[in-house]
Amino acid sequence: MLTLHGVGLSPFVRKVRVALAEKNIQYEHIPQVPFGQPEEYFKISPLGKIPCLTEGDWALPDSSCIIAYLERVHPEPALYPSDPKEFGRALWYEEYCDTKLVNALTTVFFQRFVRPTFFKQEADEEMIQKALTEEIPPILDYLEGEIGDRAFLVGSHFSIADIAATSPFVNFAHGKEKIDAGRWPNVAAYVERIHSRPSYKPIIEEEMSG
Ligand SMILES: N[C@@H](CCC(=O)N[C@@H](CS)C(=O)NCC(=O)O)C(=O)O
Repeated sequence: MLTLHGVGLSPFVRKVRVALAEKNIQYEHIPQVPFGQPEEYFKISPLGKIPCLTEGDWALPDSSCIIAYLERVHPEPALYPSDPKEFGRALWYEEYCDTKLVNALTTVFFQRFVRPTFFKQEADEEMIQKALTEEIPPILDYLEGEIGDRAFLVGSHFSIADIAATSPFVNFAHGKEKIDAGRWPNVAAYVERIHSRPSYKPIIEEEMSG
């Protein structure tokens, strides 16, 4: 049995949970938080980061590595395009969203959700406003042009690109923000559509219910 380590609120853990659900793979879930990790956790995840996947004494950290592994052992439904150019583009979107998009959206999440909930501290609203007005708009402008009116970011199928591009928006919602659909209609409709997939919806509902 596979075991996924990492609290579901992490955009990276959520990526893996959605991939597992899409592929209908059963797993145990240990909600390891990404701070104050016990010493043993560094043995399976040397950077101390979540997620990490284990099976017996075999361990694999990092959402991108884990999903690529899952694709090898459970190829269907495929989460990576077979066309080489589409495959390359899907990896690019995953990289962009795992870095630029996650960093910008989780600023809001960290301030409005993590600080008050876990550290009993107030949110830094100045930092949030900077993210909302300076950091996030150019990213949404880029995604707005990339998705256009297409159903998926790459090709004609749901892929790793769509998982990576939509997971951080759940954190945005935890931070009590949503995409301005007047300014970024394509991104708003796309994210809503992907979040309502049968694999994704129960994961979001579980998080929202606490
Ligand atoms: N590239 C990694 C990033 C994982 C990551 O940064 N996870 C955060 C939580 S969202 C973490 O564990 N941070 C704790 C730390 O950096 O010590 C992945 O895709 O899994």
